[in-house]
Amino acid sequence: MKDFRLYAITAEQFHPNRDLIEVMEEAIIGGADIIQLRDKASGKEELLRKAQALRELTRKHGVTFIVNDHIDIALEADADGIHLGQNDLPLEEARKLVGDKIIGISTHAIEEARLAEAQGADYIGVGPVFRTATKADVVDPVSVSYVSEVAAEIRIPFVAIGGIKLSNVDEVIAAGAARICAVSEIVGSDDVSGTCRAFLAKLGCKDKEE
Ligand code: TZP
Ligand code: MG
Repeated sequence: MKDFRLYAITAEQFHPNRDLIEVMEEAIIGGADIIQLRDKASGKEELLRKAQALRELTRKHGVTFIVNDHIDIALEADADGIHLGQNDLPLEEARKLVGDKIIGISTHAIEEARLAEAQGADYIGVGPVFRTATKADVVDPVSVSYVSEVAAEIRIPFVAIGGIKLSNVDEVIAAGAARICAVSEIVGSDDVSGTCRAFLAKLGCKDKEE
C-alpha cells in the first residue's frame, strides 16, 4: 500500500454543525493522507452515500480511502480498503472478498499484531494507546510500551491510535510510531488543517504544498 503518516477517521459527533466532507477536506489539506469512514450510526443507504462522497474527495486529492467494518460498502464505493477489528470478519475471509485491496486490522497485544502480519494484513492499528471516549467498546489502554513492542518486531506499517492529542503525541513518537491516527483531536478542532499540520510537524514532516 501507499505509505502514510497521518490517519484521519470520521466522527461526526465532534462537529455536529459542520459538513462531513468539508471537515475531511480540511484534514486532507492539512496533510492527512489516509481517511477512514467510521460510522456506527447510519443505515446502509446513508453509509453508501457518505462512502461515495468521501471516495470522490479522496480521489480528487490522491489520498487513500478506507471503510471501517462494511466490506460491501467498501466494494460498492470502490474504496482502497477496509479496516477490521478483532471481532469482525477474520482477515483470511475478508481477503477472499476484497482481493488486493488494503486490509487494516486493529490490534491490542503483540500476539494479535503477529497474527495480523502472518495472515497478510497491509497495516495494523496499535492501541488504544491512551484512554479514549471516542470508541464505545474500547479495551483498556495499552500504553506506549505496546507501541515500542510493535516497533521493535513488526515489519508491516503500523499506526498508533487512541487518545492521541498534540499534547501527548511526542511520547508516542518517541516510543517508535512513525504513523499517527487522531480522531477527536482532528475532526473536533476549530482549525482542522492546522491541527493536521501540527501533527505532521511533530512527526518531522514538512508542510504539504497547497
Ligand atoms: N480505535 C481504537 S481507539 C479509537 C478507535 C477507532 C478511537 C480513537 O479516538 P480518539 O478521539 O483519537 O481518542
Ligand atoms: Mg469493526
